[in-house]
Amino acid sequence: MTGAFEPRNIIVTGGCGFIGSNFVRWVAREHPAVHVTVLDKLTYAGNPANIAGLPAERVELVVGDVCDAGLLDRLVPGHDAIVHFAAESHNDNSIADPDPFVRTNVEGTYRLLEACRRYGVRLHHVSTDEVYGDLALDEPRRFRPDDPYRPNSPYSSSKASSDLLVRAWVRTYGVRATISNCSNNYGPYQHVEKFIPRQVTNVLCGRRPRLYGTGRNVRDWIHVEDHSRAVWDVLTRGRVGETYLVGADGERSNIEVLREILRLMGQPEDAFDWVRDRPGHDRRIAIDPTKLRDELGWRPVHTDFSEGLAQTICWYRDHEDWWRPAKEATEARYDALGM
Ligand code: NAD
Ligand code: TDX
Repeated sequence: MTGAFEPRNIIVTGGCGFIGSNFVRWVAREHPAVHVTVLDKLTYAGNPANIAGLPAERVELVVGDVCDAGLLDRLVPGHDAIVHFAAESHNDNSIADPDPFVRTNVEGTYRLLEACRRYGVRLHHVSTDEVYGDLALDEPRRFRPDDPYRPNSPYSSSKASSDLLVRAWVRTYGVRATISNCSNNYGPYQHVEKFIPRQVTNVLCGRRPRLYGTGRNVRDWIHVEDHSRAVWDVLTRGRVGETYLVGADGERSNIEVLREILRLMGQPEDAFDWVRDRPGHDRRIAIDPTKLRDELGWRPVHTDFSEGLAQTICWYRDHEDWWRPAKEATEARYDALGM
């Protein structure tokens, strides 16, 4: 049995986005001996305020693109691991314009793999459960790591492509890499384009929430902090070349989640609008996290979804300055799509 990998000096790509910034704050709190260099392009989804206030001697921000090979040549040597969150992450955007998804998610991962190969740096690649496609609503099984890849959207197919590049670079070049595929995250600092923050901020703005299609699609919700701990566990104790699925037994239909938001916010349960469905909309996504639990002993801490949702609603109530600047443009994009 080999000992745990103990990184001291890591690069976190996409560390100014939702999950990346939660991970950076979590590492700064739980592992104070680790130095973090955040590499982030600061797209519409990246906000330096998400990591503001962390000790400057331990967390540094480099603004740049993961596709920039010259920048990676300067930045990567001397680090012992890269945790790769940077991506275009929103399905609806990928349907409207797939271009940046192929570039950042596929080419960006390729450039990072090449840098890891050149400088002998370990990589943890953060991916999604959507690479496995979807399940029928009445199908009892959940996704397992060895299931076939069947992505359905431009976003999930670009993430699937990036996972396959990682796999090949491990096998062919001996790059030390791991992959985790996680289900739907919720919690603070999530962009208002995503389901839960969109509905919560709609209610706060006096707009009606919007439900796609039948509302029966199922997602498997996990608190972002539980995801952060899973990423750390896989980075430090996961086996090179392996894939770990991350999920917290949190399956709920979209209409159930929306009704819970409305209840917690004191609104009538029918105070929302039905809108047209997302093209290619994945029906049910569900994760079997047995491998992560059995091999690495990971367990979710945030097991009460209603409580986590209530805390998340409070966070958006208390941080209007954070979400307000993005809200109008986001809703204008949705209005143009009729969604
Ligand atoms: P996000 O959209 O909130 O953040 C993405 C971050 O990446 C932003 O800070 C953005 O500025 C940065 N970025 C984008 N393109 C870049 C580039 N070319 N170079 C450098 N930085 C760039 O995304 P998120 O929801 O935090 O997701 C993070 C990762 O987790 C993604 O890889 C996503 O596929 C994966 N994931 C997300 C979820 C979820 O529920 N949100 C679930 C499973 C997996
Ligand atoms: O207004 C809405 N109404 C609605 O019914 C929005 C924004 C979404 N939805 C539905 C679509 C999905 O079934 O809610 C569900 C969740 O939607 P999103 O928040 O857009 O997430 P999803 O498409 O499931 O993808 C998420 O989980 C997997 C993340 O955005 C991805 O980055 C991650 O990989």
